[in-house]
Amino acid sequence: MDLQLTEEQEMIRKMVRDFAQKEVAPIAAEIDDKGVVPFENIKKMAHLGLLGLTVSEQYDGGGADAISYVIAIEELAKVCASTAIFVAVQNSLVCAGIEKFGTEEQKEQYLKPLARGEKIGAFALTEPGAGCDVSVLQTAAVRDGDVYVINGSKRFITNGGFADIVILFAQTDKAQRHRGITAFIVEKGFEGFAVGEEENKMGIRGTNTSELIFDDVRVPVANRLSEEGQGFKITMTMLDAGRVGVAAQAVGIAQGAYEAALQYSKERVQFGKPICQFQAIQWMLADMATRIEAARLLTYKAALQKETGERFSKEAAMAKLFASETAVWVTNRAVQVHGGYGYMKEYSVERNYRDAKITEIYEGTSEVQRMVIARSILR
Ligand code: COS
Repeated sequence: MDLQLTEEQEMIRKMVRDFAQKEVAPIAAEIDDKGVVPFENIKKMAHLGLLGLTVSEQYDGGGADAISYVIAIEELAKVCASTAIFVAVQNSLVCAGIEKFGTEEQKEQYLKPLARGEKIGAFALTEPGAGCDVSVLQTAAVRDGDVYVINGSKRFITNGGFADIVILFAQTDKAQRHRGITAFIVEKGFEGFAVGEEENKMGIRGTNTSELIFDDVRVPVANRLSEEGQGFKITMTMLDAGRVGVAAQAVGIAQGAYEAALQYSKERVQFGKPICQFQAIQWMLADMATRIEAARLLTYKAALQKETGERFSKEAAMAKLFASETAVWVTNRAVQVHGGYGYMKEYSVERNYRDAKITEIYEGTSEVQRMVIARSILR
């Protein structure tokens, strides 16, 4: 594994870090408080090419490799986990799905504006009764000539409230369970498509997480992504990539919290000296730094495996599992290093602690990641 970053990867790090530090960090608390990533920042990210970073240049994307992508998500998450997941969903769950499985017409019509950041996408898989077990989706798509008529609802959909384009998973043959799932591209304007309740969440409060309702929505057959029955494989493939993005988000959250704790420990004086001079604090900082480095390396390894074109489910699951548990562990310690101040909203570690938790849950819980890893090593 080559650990030397290329010039291009370093350039992307610098570009995203500059943007994150100048445009996101100063308003990260406000994003959390108001519950929205400002439109101005979305526009700036589109301008920088971040919303189609991994899409090939042929489809108006940045053509960046998987390591550059991981670096970009980490840099954003270091200052704002909500901004990071906004970019991650657009790239790895939406754009990559259309690029990998879409027709040329679908790429022209949907991928290009998504990659340019003119349209926002969402990935609508989860339902009230289908979380870890995707095979029991209830949303149904029934073919009627040149269209499918779709009925059902989706829950916990990131960016769902304002997405222009949704990749939707529905059953075209319920009896076939996972082999009966089909993917569709649905536009916000299609009749019968409505946004339901927005969720009130513990963390990543700047992200919109909404219910989506489909009431006799007529979706042209031309908007079917790949063949009938391929939806489960598509969703699993996209989630493998998505999990690398969540791992990167977790590394970023942990890194941000660690840097804040390190700085605070040098400034905070108790018992006549900065608290970083106490071994209790030093050991916490040492463990934080070590775990973050290990999580980052696993994340890079998963990204490199993705680049080979080989299946990378195990590597993605390991990276997400370890990085998300690291983020929760590190942010907890970062609050502890801050003592009472860490419990207060004025300190970023309070937000980091709340934001970290979701990385152990979305795009497959830690328990699902362990299932994927165990199946892979027992095969
Ligand atoms: N890539 C390609 N194909 C995959 C795959 C992957 N990563 N994972 C599974 N498959 C294929 C299998 O090869 C199998 O193929 P066949 O039908 O040809 O035999 C099929 O898909 C079913 O696989 P499996 O039996 O492993 O499916 P399970 O229903 O047991 O599900 C888990 C496995 C639990 C790992 C899967 O359902 C999962 O990841 N669930 C979590 C979903 C999730 O992340 N939800 C969050 C939504 S987004 S916030």
